[in-house]
Amino acid sequence: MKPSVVLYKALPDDLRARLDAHFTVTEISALTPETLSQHADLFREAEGILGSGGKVDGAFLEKAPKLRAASTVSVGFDNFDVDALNNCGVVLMHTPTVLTDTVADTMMALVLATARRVVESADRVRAGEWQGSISDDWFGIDVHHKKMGILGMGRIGLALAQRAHFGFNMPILYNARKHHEEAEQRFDAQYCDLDTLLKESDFLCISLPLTNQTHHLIGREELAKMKRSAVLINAGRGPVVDEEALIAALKDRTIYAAGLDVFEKEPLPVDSPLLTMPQVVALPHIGSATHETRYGMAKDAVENLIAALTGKVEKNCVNPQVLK
Ligand code: 8YV
Repeated sequence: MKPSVVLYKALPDDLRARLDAHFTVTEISALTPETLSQHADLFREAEGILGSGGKVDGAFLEKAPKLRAASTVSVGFDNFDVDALNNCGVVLMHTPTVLTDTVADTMMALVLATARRVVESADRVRAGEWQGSISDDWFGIDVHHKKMGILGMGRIGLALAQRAHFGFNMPILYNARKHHEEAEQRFDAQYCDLDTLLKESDFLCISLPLTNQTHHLIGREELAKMKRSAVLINAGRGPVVDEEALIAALKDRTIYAAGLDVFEKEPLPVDSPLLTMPQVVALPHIGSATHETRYGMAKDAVENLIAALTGKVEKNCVNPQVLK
Protein backbone atom coordinates (compact mmCIF):
# COMPACT_ATOMS: atom_id res chain seq x y z
CA MET A 1 0.00 0.00 0.00
CA LYS A 2 1.24 3.49 -0.88
CA PRO A 3 1.97 5.85 2.04
CA SER A 4 -0.70 8.49 2.76
CA VAL A 5 0.23 12.10 2.15
CA VAL A 6 -1.72 15.27 2.94
CA LEU A 7 -1.09 18.03 0.41
CA TYR A 8 -1.98 21.53 1.64
CA LYS A 9 -0.90 23.55 -1.37
CA ALA A 10 -2.06 23.12 -4.95
CA LEU A 11 0.61 21.77 -7.30
CA PRO A 12 1.02 22.02 -11.09
CA ASP A 13 -0.51 18.95 -12.78
CA ASP A 14 2.78 17.27 -13.72
CA LEU A 15 4.12 17.54 -10.16
CA ARG A 16 0.86 16.35 -8.69
CA ALA A 17 1.08 13.32 -10.98
CA ARG A 18 4.57 12.55 -9.67
CA LEU A 19 3.33 12.70 -6.14
CA ASP A 20 0.34 10.49 -6.99
CA ALA A 21 2.66 7.90 -8.50
CA HIS A 22 4.32 7.38 -5.12
CA PHE A 23 1.64 8.16 -2.57
CA THR A 24 -2.07 8.18 -1.84
CA VAL A 25 -2.52 11.93 -1.84
CA THR A 26 -5.38 13.96 -0.39
CA GLU A 27 -5.36 17.68 -1.05
CA ILE A 28 -6.83 20.13 1.46
CA SER A 29 -7.07 23.92 1.14
CA ALA A 30 -4.60 24.90 3.88
CA LEU A 31 -3.10 23.79 7.16
CA THR A 32 -5.08 25.54 9.89
CA PRO A 33 -6.55 24.50 13.25
CA GLU A 34 -9.92 24.24 11.46
CA THR A 35 -8.73 21.95 8.64
CA LEU A 36 -6.75 19.92 11.16
CA SER A 37 -9.88 19.03 13.12
CA GLN A 38 -12.03 18.79 10.01
CA HIS A 39 -9.65 16.22 8.47
CA ALA A 40 -8.57 14.53 11.72
CA ASP A 41 -8.88 11.05 10.14
CA LEU A 42 -6.54 12.00 7.28
CA PHE A 43 -3.86 13.38 9.57
CA ARG A 44 -4.12 10.34 11.86
CA GLU A 45 -3.00 8.15 8.94
CA ALA A 46 -0.63 10.59 7.16
CA GLU A 47 3.01 9.56 6.75
CA GLY A 48 3.88 12.72 4.86
CA ILE A 49 2.69 16.29 4.49
CA LEU A 50 3.58 18.82 1.79
CA GLY A 51 2.68 22.49 1.54
CA SER A 52 3.55 25.93 2.90
CA GLY A 53 2.21 28.03 5.75
CA GLY A 54 0.51 26.58 8.82
CA LYS A 55 1.96 25.61 12.15
CA VAL A 56 3.56 22.22 12.66
CA ASP A 57 4.28 21.87 16.36
CA GLY A 58 3.95 19.34 19.19
CA ALA A 59 0.14 19.68 19.23
CA PHE A 60 0.00 18.99 15.48
CA LEU A 61 2.29 15.99 15.81
CA GLU A 62 0.04 14.44 18.45
CA LYS A 63 -2.70 14.42 15.82
CA ALA A 64 -0.43 12.91 13.18
CA PRO A 65 1.18 9.95 15.02
CA LYS A 66 2.29 8.15 11.84
CA LEU A 67 4.03 11.17 10.30
CA ARG A 68 7.55 10.45 9.00
CA ALA A 69 8.27 13.44 6.76
CA ALA A 70 7.21 17.05 6.26
CA SER A 71 8.12 18.89 3.08
CA THR A 72 7.74 22.65 3.01
CA VAL A 73 7.58 24.68 -0.21
CA SER A 74 9.87 27.34 1.25
CA VAL A 75 13.38 27.89 2.47
CA GLY A 76 12.16 29.29 5.81
CA PHE A 77 10.92 26.78 8.36
CA ASP A 78 10.08 29.00 11.32
CA ASN A 79 6.52 27.61 11.41
CA PHE A 80 7.92 24.18 12.25
CA ASP A 81 8.95 23.21 15.77
CA VAL A 82 12.12 21.37 14.83
CA ASP A 83 12.72 20.02 18.36
CA ALA A 84 9.23 18.51 18.38
CA LEU A 85 9.86 16.99 14.93
CA ASN A 86 13.16 15.56 16.13
CA ASN A 87 11.49 14.03 19.19
CA CYS A 88 8.98 12.30 16.95
CA GLY A 89 11.60 11.27 14.38
CA VAL A 90 9.98 13.34 11.60
CA VAL A 91 12.27 14.48 8.76
CA LEU A 92 11.84 18.11 7.69
CA MET A 93 12.67 18.99 4.09
CA HIS A 94 12.83 22.50 2.56
CA THR A 95 13.82 24.30 -0.67
CA PRO A 96 16.94 26.32 0.12
CA THR A 97 18.63 26.70 -3.26
CA VAL A 98 16.13 27.23 -6.06
CA LEU A 99 14.85 30.63 -4.89
CA THR A 100 18.14 32.35 -4.06
CA ASP A 101 18.50 34.58 -7.14
CA THR A 102 14.82 35.45 -7.28
CA VAL A 103 14.75 36.65 -3.67
CA ALA A 104 17.99 38.61 -4.17
CA ASP A 105 16.35 40.27 -7.21
CA THR A 106 13.38 41.23 -5.02
CA MET A 107 15.74 42.80 -2.49
CA MET A 108 17.51 44.78 -5.19
CA ALA A 109 14.10 45.87 -6.51
CA LEU A 110 13.25 47.18 -3.04
CA VAL A 111 16.60 49.00 -2.82
CA LEU A 112 15.97 50.75 -6.14
CA ALA A 113 12.28 51.39 -5.51
CA THR A 114 12.83 53.03 -2.13
CA ALA A 115 15.92 55.04 -3.07
CA ARG A 116 14.52 56.34 -6.35
CA ARG A 117 10.95 56.62 -5.04
CA VAL A 118 9.72 54.53 -7.94
CA VAL A 119 6.29 53.59 -6.59
CA GLU A 120 5.57 57.03 -5.19
CA SER A 121 6.57 58.76 -8.45
CA ALA A 122 4.54 56.38 -10.58
CA ASP A 123 1.53 57.00 -8.34
CA ARG A 124 2.00 60.77 -8.74
CA VAL A 125 2.15 60.44 -12.53
CA ARG A 126 -1.05 58.40 -12.45
CA ALA A 127 -2.66 61.06 -10.28
CA GLY A 128 -1.88 63.71 -12.91
CA GLU A 129 0.72 65.50 -10.83
CA TRP A 130 3.38 65.51 -13.60
CA GLN A 131 2.62 68.88 -15.09
CA GLY A 132 6.04 70.23 -16.05
CA SER A 133 9.68 69.49 -15.41
CA ILE A 134 9.91 67.88 -12.00
CA SER A 135 11.14 69.82 -8.98
CA ASP A 136 13.43 68.46 -6.30
CA ASP A 137 10.54 67.22 -4.18
CA TRP A 138 10.47 64.26 -6.61
CA PHE A 139 14.17 63.49 -6.20
CA GLY A 140 15.45 60.38 -4.52
CA ILE A 141 18.92 59.23 -3.50
CA ASP A 142 21.60 57.33 -5.42
CA VAL A 143 22.11 53.61 -5.05
CA HIS A 144 25.38 53.10 -6.94
CA HIS A 145 28.58 53.46 -4.91
CA LYS A 146 26.63 53.60 -1.63
CA LYS A 147 27.42 51.20 1.21
CA MET A 148 25.41 48.00 1.06
CA GLY A 149 25.03 46.49 4.53
CA ILE A 150 23.89 42.88 4.61
CA LEU A 151 22.61 41.34 7.81
CA GLY A 152 22.83 37.58 7.40
CA MET A 153 25.24 36.20 4.82
CA GLY A 154 23.53 33.03 3.66
CA ARG A 155 22.84 32.09 0.06
CA ILE A 156 20.50 35.06 -0.49
CA GLY A 157 22.83 37.53 1.22
CA LEU A 158 25.64 36.32 -1.02
CA ALA A 159 23.52 36.73 -4.18
CA LEU A 160 22.60 40.24 -3.07
CA ALA A 161 26.26 41.07 -2.46
CA GLN A 162 27.07 39.89 -5.99
CA ARG A 163 24.42 42.19 -7.50
CA ALA A 164 25.43 45.17 -5.38
CA HIS A 165 29.18 44.72 -5.96
CA PHE A 166 29.25 44.02 -9.70
CA GLY A 167 26.06 45.78 -10.75
CA PHE A 168 26.14 48.92 -8.62
CA ASN A 169 29.75 49.32 -7.48
CA MET A 170 28.66 49.24 -3.87
CA PRO A 171 31.12 48.49 -1.08
CA ILE A 172 29.72 45.55 0.91
CA LEU A 173 29.59 45.38 4.70
CA TYR A 174 28.07 42.42 6.42
CA ASN A 175 27.31 40.88 9.74
CA ALA A 176 26.69 37.18 10.20
CA ARG A 177 27.34 34.47 12.76
CA LYS A 178 30.69 33.83 11.15
CA HIS A 179 33.01 35.19 8.47
CA HIS A 180 32.03 34.30 4.91
CA GLU A 181 35.22 33.69 2.96
CA GLU A 182 33.57 33.54 -0.43
CA ALA A 183 31.83 36.90 0.10
CA GLU A 184 35.10 38.44 1.23
CA GLN A 185 37.09 37.04 -1.69
CA ARG A 186 34.61 37.54 -4.53
CA PHE A 187 32.94 40.79 -3.48
CA ASP A 188 35.49 42.29 -1.12
CA ALA A 189 32.83 42.16 1.62
CA GLN A 190 33.96 43.51 4.99
CA TYR A 191 32.83 41.70 8.11
CA CYS A 192 31.73 44.01 10.93
CA ASP A 193 29.81 43.87 14.20
CA LEU A 194 26.11 44.78 14.22
CA ASP A 195 26.74 48.25 15.66
CA THR A 196 29.16 49.14 12.89
CA LEU A 197 26.81 47.71 10.27
CA LEU A 198 23.97 49.87 11.59
CA LYS A 199 26.10 53.00 11.72
CA GLU A 200 27.83 52.63 8.37
CA SER A 201 25.25 51.16 5.99
CA ASP A 202 23.40 53.30 3.46
CA PHE A 203 21.16 50.31 2.75
CA LEU A 204 20.64 47.84 5.57
CA CYS A 205 19.34 44.67 3.95
CA ILE A 206 18.04 41.97 6.26
CA SER A 207 18.25 38.43 5.04
CA LEU A 208 17.91 36.41 8.23
CA PRO A 209 15.74 33.49 9.21
CA LEU A 210 13.37 33.95 12.15
CA THR A 211 14.68 32.27 15.29
CA ASN A 212 14.60 33.07 19.01
CA GLN A 213 17.90 34.87 18.47
CA THR A 214 16.73 37.04 15.55
CA HIS A 215 13.24 37.96 16.84
CA HIS A 216 13.12 41.78 17.13
CA LEU A 217 16.87 41.94 16.52
CA ILE A 218 16.25 45.34 14.95
CA GLY A 219 14.35 47.54 17.38
CA ARG A 220 14.25 51.13 18.56
CA GLU A 221 17.88 51.27 19.73
CA GLU A 222 19.22 49.67 16.56
CA LEU A 223 17.18 51.96 14.28
CA ALA A 224 18.46 54.97 16.22
CA LYS A 225 22.02 53.98 15.32
CA MET A 226 21.32 54.09 11.59
CA LYS A 227 22.05 57.09 9.38
CA ARG A 228 19.13 59.47 8.82
CA SER A 229 19.72 58.94 5.11
CA ALA A 230 19.67 55.13 5.41
CA VAL A 231 17.13 52.72 3.98
CA LEU A 232 16.03 49.50 5.67
CA ILE A 233 15.13 46.53 3.50
CA ASN A 234 13.57 43.37 4.95
CA ALA A 235 12.81 40.35 2.81
CA GLY A 236 13.60 37.66 5.39
CA ARG A 237 10.92 37.39 8.05
CA GLY A 238 8.84 40.28 9.43
CA PRO A 239 9.37 39.70 13.16
CA VAL A 240 13.15 40.17 12.83
CA VAL A 241 12.24 43.88 12.88
CA ASP A 242 10.15 45.37 15.69
CA GLU A 243 7.48 46.86 13.42
CA GLU A 244 6.19 49.34 15.98
CA ALA A 245 9.71 50.71 16.43
CA LEU A 246 10.15 50.86 12.65
CA ILE A 247 6.91 52.82 12.23
CA ALA A 248 8.07 55.28 14.89
CA ALA A 249 11.50 55.63 13.24
CA LEU A 250 9.92 56.32 9.86
CA LYS A 251 7.50 58.85 11.38
CA ASP A 252 10.36 60.63 13.17
CA ARG A 253 12.56 60.50 10.05
CA THR A 254 15.17 58.55 12.03
CA ILE A 255 15.74 56.70 8.75
CA TYR A 256 14.98 57.75 5.16
CA ALA A 257 12.81 54.89 3.90
CA ALA A 258 11.92 51.22 4.19
CA GLY A 259 11.37 48.52 1.60
CA LEU A 260 9.45 45.61 3.10
CA ASP A 261 8.42 42.29 1.65
CA VAL A 262 7.65 40.72 5.04
CA PHE A 263 5.71 41.87 8.09
CA GLU A 264 4.97 40.89 11.66
CA LYS A 265 1.43 40.01 10.57
CA GLU A 266 0.75 38.79 7.05
CA PRO A 267 -1.25 39.77 5.12
CA LEU A 268 -0.37 43.29 6.30
CA PRO A 269 -3.51 44.79 7.87
CA VAL A 270 -4.91 47.47 5.55
CA ASP A 271 -4.94 49.97 8.42
CA SER A 272 -1.20 49.59 9.07
CA PRO A 273 0.46 53.02 9.47
CA LEU A 274 3.14 51.71 7.09
CA LEU A 275 0.64 52.07 4.25
CA THR A 276 0.17 55.76 4.92
CA MET A 277 3.86 56.58 4.47
CA PRO A 278 5.11 57.49 0.99
CA GLN A 279 8.65 56.49 1.94
CA VAL A 280 7.57 52.87 2.50
CA VAL A 281 7.39 50.32 -0.29
CA ALA A 282 5.33 47.39 1.01
CA LEU A 283 5.11 44.20 -1.03
CA PRO A 284 2.88 41.15 -0.40
CA HIS A 285 5.72 38.68 0.39
CA ILE A 286 6.68 38.23 -3.27
CA GLY A 287 10.32 37.34 -2.55
CA SER A 288 10.24 34.04 -4.44
CA ALA A 289 7.04 34.69 -6.39
CA THR A 290 7.93 34.19 -10.04
CA HIS A 291 6.40 31.45 -12.17
CA GLU A 292 9.78 29.82 -12.72
CA THR A 293 10.91 29.87 -9.12
CA ARG A 294 7.62 28.83 -7.57
CA TYR A 295 7.54 25.89 -10.01
CA GLY A 296 11.12 25.01 -9.04
CA MET A 297 10.25 25.17 -5.34
CA ALA A 298 7.21 22.93 -5.80
CA LYS A 299 9.31 20.47 -7.81
CA ASP A 300 12.01 20.39 -5.14
CA ALA A 301 9.38 19.91 -2.44
CA VAL A 302 7.86 16.95 -4.31
CA GLU A 303 11.27 15.34 -4.87
CA ASN A 304 12.19 16.04 -1.25
CA LEU A 305 9.14 14.20 0.03
CA ILE A 306 9.73 11.23 -2.26
CA ALA A 307 13.35 11.06 -1.06
CA ALA A 308 12.38 11.38 2.60
CA LEU A 309 9.70 8.70 2.50
CA THR A 310 11.80 6.29 0.47
CA GLY A 311 14.90 6.78 2.63
CA LYS A 312 17.08 8.37 -0.04
CA VAL A 313 17.70 11.84 1.38
CA GLU A 314 20.83 13.49 -0.01
CA LYS A 315 20.04 17.21 0.27
CA ASN A 316 17.53 19.82 1.45
CA CYS A 317 17.08 18.25 4.87
CA VAL A 318 16.77 20.52 7.92
CA ASN A 319 17.26 17.79 10.54
CA PRO A 320 19.40 15.02 9.02
CA GLN A 321 20.12 13.69 12.52
CA VAL A 322 16.70 12.00 12.60
CA LEU A 323 17.74 9.89 9.60
CA LYS A 324 20.54 8.19 11.51
C1 8YV B 1 7.24 32.10 0.43
C2 8YV B 1 9.47 32.21 1.68
O1 8YV B 1 6.76 32.70 1.54
O2 8YV B 1 10.76 30.37 1.05
C3 8YV B 1 10.41 31.10 1.95
O3 8YV B 1 10.85 30.96 3.11
O4 8YV B 1 9.28 33.05 2.48
C4 8YV B 1 8.74 32.29 0.36
O5 8YV B 1 9.36 31.72 -0.65
C5 8YV B 1 6.52 30.84 0.46
O6 8YV B 1 6.82 30.09 1.60
C6 8YV B 1 6.40 30.04 -0.76
O7 8YV B 1 5.52 28.99 -0.62
